[in-house]
Amino acid sequence: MDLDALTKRSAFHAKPDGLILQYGTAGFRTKAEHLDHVMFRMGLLAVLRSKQTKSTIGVMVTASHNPEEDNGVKLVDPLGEMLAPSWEEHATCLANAEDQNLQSVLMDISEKVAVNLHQDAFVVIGRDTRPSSEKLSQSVIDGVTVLGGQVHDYGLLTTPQLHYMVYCRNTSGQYGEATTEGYYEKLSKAFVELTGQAFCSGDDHRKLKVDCANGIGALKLGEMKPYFSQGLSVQLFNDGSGGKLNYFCGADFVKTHQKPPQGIEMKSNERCCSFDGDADRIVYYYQDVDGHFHLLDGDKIATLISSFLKELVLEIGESLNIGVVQTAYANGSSTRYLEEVVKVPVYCTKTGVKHLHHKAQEFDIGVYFEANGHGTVLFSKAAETKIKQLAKELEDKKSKAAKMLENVIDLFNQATGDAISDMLVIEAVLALKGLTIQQWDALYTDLPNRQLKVKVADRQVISTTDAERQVVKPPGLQEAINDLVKKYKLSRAFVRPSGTEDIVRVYAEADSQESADSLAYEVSLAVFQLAGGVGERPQSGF
Ligand code: NG1
Ligand code: ZN
Repeated sequence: MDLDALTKRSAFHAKPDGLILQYGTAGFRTKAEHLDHVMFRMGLLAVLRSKQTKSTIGVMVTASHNPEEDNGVKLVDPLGEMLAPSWEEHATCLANAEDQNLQSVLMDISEKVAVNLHQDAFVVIGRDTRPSSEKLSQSVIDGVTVLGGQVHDYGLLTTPQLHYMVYCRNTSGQYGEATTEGYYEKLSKAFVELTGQAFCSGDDHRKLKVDCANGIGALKLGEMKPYFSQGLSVQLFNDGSGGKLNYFCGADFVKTHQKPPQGIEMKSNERCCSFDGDADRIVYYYQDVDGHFHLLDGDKIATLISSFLKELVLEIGESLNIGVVQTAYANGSSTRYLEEVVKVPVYCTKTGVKHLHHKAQEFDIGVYFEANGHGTVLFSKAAETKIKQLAKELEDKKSKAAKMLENVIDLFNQATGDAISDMLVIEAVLALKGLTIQQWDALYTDLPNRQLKVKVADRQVISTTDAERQVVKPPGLQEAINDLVKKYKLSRAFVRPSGTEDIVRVYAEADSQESADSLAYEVSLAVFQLAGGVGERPQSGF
């Protein structure tokens, strides 16, 4: 390690005084202008991680669904997974080290994790379409090269595409080719094969309108379209040519406001979906003939997909266990439907896909989705082997089902939620089952719900237990929530400090929208009063 070079280069990426950041559920995330030193240092850290794991490591520059002015960075581990939790701490230490201590902190980490400094390092980089992303990714490259690591800069990629590249490179191309073409070909082939069996009544069935949040999804789905045009015709909106990223559009806007994005022409009963800014989340929706908006969120997606998988598993007659993983934000009706109608076990974890992912790994087939539309399906190695073996057998009902499962395995991008994968699987399931979006929506009715944010002086004064469904601190808050919940029918409410924003999130559901709104408002007031609210008091009325 050339420490002189490091000191010289780091002077170009000085840390602003007093800035403390934390590697949270989605890496580092804040205003883009505060992130240059963090990017440089994550380049350094990626080199250490690559040396330690003797594998290619990914660095993605994005702030996902957050405003265009924000940015962020996260590391991708060798199998396309999120960075190991013990390394999140190293990332936080390194990002917050004062400039004059940078060397010693870096050496400390190398010693702690027993890195062989002579080992080669290889880092791949991707970025979203934010105006700040290009320069910030250059700072990552600067960090990697100063420590002698090799870099491949993929430039513009969706977050899931970068995960795919990392996984391909660390499995010597067995999983797929580590290029965007490789990604398009792999997913499209599986999709076209899967839908090949579907009876399609008319062209309308194959049409889907996609709101791309004015983000990277537009570019990449645009490139991919010709690969699967046999099976599906997508029309892109909010493609970045006019509007601003995530502004009145995208999956997060649609989910939190429960209304259509701007910039999309919706005719009644047309199937539409929205990606978020880095294309790892997706939600579906339509407007009925009376002009009512219907949202089909991550919970509805998990339901559709797990019912389909359960049928295929029954068909192949193997005892593969399926589990569904949700968070406290999952609509109560979805949990009930999954348990009582689909008859699959449902588990609840803390918010953040790394928690869901971890739990989903316990099953042969683990389906996990956050209500906001971030999720995927994991197949255990044993399940995959069994399925692939059955798929090779003579043509019969069993092997046909196994082949379909094999296509599903190929479609779900390894290790992370991917809006494009999810979209293709959903479209295939709808086509195969001959379901319209209205029929899918009618599987169960969501309990009316409301999500609010409360500003407090220090959100860490709130701590929770039971997968974030109960507050332990500050004293009295859980009792206050319990009393409020009792006032409404079919009601539930919880609060938790956000891992990505400086706020406390409030969630409430109840038998009517009015009740859900009123409960959410009352719980917000309780948080404001008991957990040190700042600024304006929460307001009622939406
Ligand atoms: P926080 O800010 O911790 O609630 C949000 C989402 C998570 C996850 C992360 C990462 C909700 C309620 N929360 O986390 O599900 O997606 O961002 O981007 O949607
Ligand atoms: Zn995202």
